[in-house]
Amino acid sequence: MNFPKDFLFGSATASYQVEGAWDKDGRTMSIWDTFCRTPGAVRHGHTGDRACDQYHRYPEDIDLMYRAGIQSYRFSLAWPRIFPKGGSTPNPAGIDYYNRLIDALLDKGITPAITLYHWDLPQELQDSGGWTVRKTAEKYADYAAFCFKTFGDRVKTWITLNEPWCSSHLGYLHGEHAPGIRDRAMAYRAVHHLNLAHGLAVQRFRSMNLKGRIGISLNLSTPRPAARHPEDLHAADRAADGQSRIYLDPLFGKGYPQRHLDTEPAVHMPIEPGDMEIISSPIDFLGLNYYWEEVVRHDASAAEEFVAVPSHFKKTAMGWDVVPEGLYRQIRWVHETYGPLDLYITENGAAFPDRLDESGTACHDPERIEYLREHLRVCKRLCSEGIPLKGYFLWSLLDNFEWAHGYTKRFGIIYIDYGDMRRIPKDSYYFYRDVIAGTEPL
Ligand code: PNW
Repeated sequence: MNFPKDFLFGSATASYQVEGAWDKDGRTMSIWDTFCRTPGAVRHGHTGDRACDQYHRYPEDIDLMYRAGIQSYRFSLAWPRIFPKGGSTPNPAGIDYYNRLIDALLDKGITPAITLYHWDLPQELQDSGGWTVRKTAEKYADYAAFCFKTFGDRVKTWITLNEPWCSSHLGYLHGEHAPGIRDRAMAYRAVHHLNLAHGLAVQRFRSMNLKGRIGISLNLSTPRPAARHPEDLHAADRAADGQSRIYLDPLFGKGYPQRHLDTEPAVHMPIEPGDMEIISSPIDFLGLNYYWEEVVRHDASAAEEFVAVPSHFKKTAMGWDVVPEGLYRQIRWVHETYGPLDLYITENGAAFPDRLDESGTACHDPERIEYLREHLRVCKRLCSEGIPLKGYFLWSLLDNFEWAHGYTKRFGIIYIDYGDMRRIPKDSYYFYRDVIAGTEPL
């Protein structure tokens, strides 16, 4: 049993996490530039000002991908590089950067896969309401259409949004991500406008008759029941509403999960006539970002009748459980509930406390290799069972700016020395290279 011949092995990053050059060539502030400058928001006051400096070092990064046989690079476009201040006048220097990046990838036979929005909203659009207002979804659709037109001759894989749940819930409910707001009503307005933004972009894409495929990347939560009791099974089912069904159901024409909204009395979804049709415009694939799985049990006193249960699993540096079988269960659930539809893992990987060895030229990361091995095995198994899983993007190519954790968490298969920006492939880089080549038995 092996991976299908056309299975795509890729790696992923996001603009704010790797580019740096925050004020170069006409780029203006995004909500993350602002958030990083808010005291107490990000560990050690770290910012993405320099990040991995991929803006200047992309040829080296592409070369590293090429030498590992990585077939596709999933990266995101920084909206405020392309439309400074969220305006409608495109910035030639920003566009030129992405043209150079795309052309350099294609030169090496690496397929670009573009995420249009990985959280770096132009600050000015936040100032006028951010995702709580409809106008932002409309601005996003114009931005998306411009990118399709500008890059669509060479880019055939488009991801509208990355993890909109993080934007709405971490950004507007928990306040852990930019814009750092804690307001339930605002968070759910953001949910709807993010969904609308996605749907509008899909419609614009179709209307342009471009060759290529468009989808979205979601981070689902599909918790496991603590015990095989009817109550816990019900608890696990309820637990999938707030993070998974709130995005999946409207995408697949089922509307918002009403029983979930019923537990959120302060919430009003700002739906206008026609919105749900726009949101459910057919997509070509669904991207799933999978890191871990939670366990829940029944609790009648909780609003949604479930509570999370601590587990005994091995943890990553993020404190996230290592549960490869959770990937298996999640993909089967998505396939059986919403499929058949082409699926991609658009992110999977792990942070561990990596250190360079004494020579400073190698980094031994056996735990990451084990994590990747087990999750790739699950992918292989799903393929062999006939699930249309078409590819895997490893998070991440490089150590990078891990949002509210700053640079304290390292997800890369390539180590970054943030002093001199040296790239040092970790053992997991060579492991992934051998998996792709088919010489590493999983
Ligand atoms: C995802 N959570 O973020 C993002 O797509 C990446 O940019 C990020 O680097 C990666 O996963 C690793 O964290 C998440 O707290 C951040 O639930 C936080 C959460 C989930 C995903």
